[in-house]
Amino acid sequence: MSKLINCLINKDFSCKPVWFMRQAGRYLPEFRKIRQKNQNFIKLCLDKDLSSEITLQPIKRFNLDAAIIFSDILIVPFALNQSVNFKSLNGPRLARFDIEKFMRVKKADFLKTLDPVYQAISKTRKNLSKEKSLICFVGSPWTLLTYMLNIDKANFISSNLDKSLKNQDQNKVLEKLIEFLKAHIEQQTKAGADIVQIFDSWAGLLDLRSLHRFCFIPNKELVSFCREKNIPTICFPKGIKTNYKKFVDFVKPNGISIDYDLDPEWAQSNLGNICIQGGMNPSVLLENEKIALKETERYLKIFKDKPYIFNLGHGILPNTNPTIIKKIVEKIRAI
Ligand code: 1CP
Repeated sequence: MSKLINCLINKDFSCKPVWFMRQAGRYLPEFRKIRQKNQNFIKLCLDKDLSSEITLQPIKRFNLDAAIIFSDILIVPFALNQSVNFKSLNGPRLARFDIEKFMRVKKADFLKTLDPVYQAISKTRKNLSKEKSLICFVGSPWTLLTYMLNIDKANFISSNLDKSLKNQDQNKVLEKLIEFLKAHIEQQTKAGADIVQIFDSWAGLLDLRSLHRFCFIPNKELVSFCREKNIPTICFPKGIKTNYKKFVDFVKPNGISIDYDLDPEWAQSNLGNICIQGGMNPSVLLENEKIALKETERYLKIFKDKPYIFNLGHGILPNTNPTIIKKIVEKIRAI
């Protein structure tokens, strides 16, 4: 059994497994080298050999307990016939959302487009030892929608959502996304992934009423599906502050990834005996080593009597020095 599963499912708190969001990415020179030669990011995600190689890069460098398959949440809108462009400095840009085009995509074609992801997963699994997990992931429907509808995140107001997508179309789109995400999760686990992480990176934009409809309900549908299929889940509803408690009670995932805005002491006392993951601010890794290791110790101490997976409160920043990751892993191993 992998160390993550032992913590997540058996709630064993004697060992603290560790991995990092965006552990395969731009802070690694070996990633940048491949990326430079592969300008088309979507094509790179759909290259099974390169995707598997990139997935294993941080495992080779650091003694991490899990690999996360190198892909992107936006591969799903791409496979739903919406073109995606990563060239812009302001984050990824998608072609204008066309609901008819979206509704026309059949599940078999969607899964066929994504087949290289499944092949990359099986190839990676063969090169990973048994005690290491292979995490697959999806973006939650809401976070995908923010990109699909090109929502202006800096000026978003929940009540204006109807301007981006007519109210009667919202349910249609949500339902199709949920159905196709279930299929994508199932195929990834059939190929050899043993945990799924559901990223709701933009949940924090929603007011309480919209949060229930666009974040809680879709996350719960995905988690319940996974539970039926015995697939362990970790949810990351970033930015929802103390609504994390409502989320955990309603959605009931196996693990909950907390962001750096949430007080870890509050999480420790209010989220029950669920396995907690992450929390530390990724910008701490840009400070000197002493500060980063002190903060690592603080998180380990707060969660010492809980099932806790060490990670950050969001992804590793591109200007992070890889050496600090190594030092943090060493610190965790030494406890
Ligand atoms: O230009 C480059 O080199 C691409 C940078 C990059 C990378 C390395 C992007 C573009 N995506 C990824 C990989 C990726 N994305 C992984 C791989 C595995 C790993 O973690 O190592 C994962 C899990 C994601 C997930 C993802 N993509 C999320 C959810 C997590 C999060 O960071 O909030 C989101 C929102 C995206 C969209 C995305 N992909 C890439 C960018 C620049 C963005 C936008 C992020 C934003 O708007 O802040």
